[in-house]
Amino acid sequence: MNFEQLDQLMRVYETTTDQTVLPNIWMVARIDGRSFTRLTKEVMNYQRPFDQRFRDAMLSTVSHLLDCGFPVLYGYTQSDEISLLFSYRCDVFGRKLRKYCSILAGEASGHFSLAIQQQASFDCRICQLPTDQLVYDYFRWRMEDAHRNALNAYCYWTLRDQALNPQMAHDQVAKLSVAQKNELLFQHGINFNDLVAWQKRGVGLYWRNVDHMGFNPQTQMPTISQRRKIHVDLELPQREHYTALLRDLLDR
Ligand SMILES: Nc1nc2c(ncn2[C@@H]2O[C@H](COP(=O)(O)OP(=O)(O)O)[C@@H](O)[C@H]2O)c(=O)[nH]1
Ligand SMILES: [Mg+2]
Repeated sequence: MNFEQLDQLMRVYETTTDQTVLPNIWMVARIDGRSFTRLTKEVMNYQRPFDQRFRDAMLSTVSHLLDCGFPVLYGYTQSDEISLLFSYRCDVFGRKLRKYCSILAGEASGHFSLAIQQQASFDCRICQLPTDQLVYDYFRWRMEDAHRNALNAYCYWTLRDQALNPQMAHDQVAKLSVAQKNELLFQHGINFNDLVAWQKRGVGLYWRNVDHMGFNPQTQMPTISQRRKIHVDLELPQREHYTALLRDLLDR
């Protein structure tokens, strides 16, 4: 068998399982830190339940992903995960699923590792959402997950600070209703409602046009042009206001 024959034979095995996403379907990537429980607790010794250095490394990673060759309309991050909504007509890499998953996981892992100066990796999956409503529901789902995680994490660490071991603290939190969790925190001086928004709702990043002041040396006059800049929204709106923000970002 010569090289051309071998090449033809092996290409079949490489490409037959390479799925592509159909057109007219929204694609959302979710990129999640691998073993970040260990990374945040044992390796980096981050403040719990929230550490601003960790948040900033995640924000820097989302910014990088918004600008690494894919048309991304919206980036969202909470905890160790990132969601990216792609332009409706995105056809980068012929919509080949494994290109998206491997490149985005690689870009996120590389960028985040450099940001924290420690080896870290992410996985990536693509959600295929047929309607605009499902896009709104997806992001509402992740925001509500952020809210629940924040409440549970504050309760867990409050109990751990009361000398409960990890298993006991976990079991205790699992038994409490939402009202009881709020009450527990209140008794320890934390008003959950007053916590900063980014901890409870996550952070959104999207492109905005801003005026750029320049100077034309030929006319010796100042100039104003429009530039695209990433806006970091640390106080995302909730419920229908969040849907309205997302609706403005969709490009269909
Ligand atoms: N200390 C600390 N941990 C965080 C922070 N943000 C996320 N984490 C942790 O990151 C982990 C993310 O959860 P998950 O993806 O389910 O865990 P994994 O499978 O170990 O990556 C949880 O253990 C969180 O407590 C933070 O700001 N500070
Ligand atoms: Mg994780």
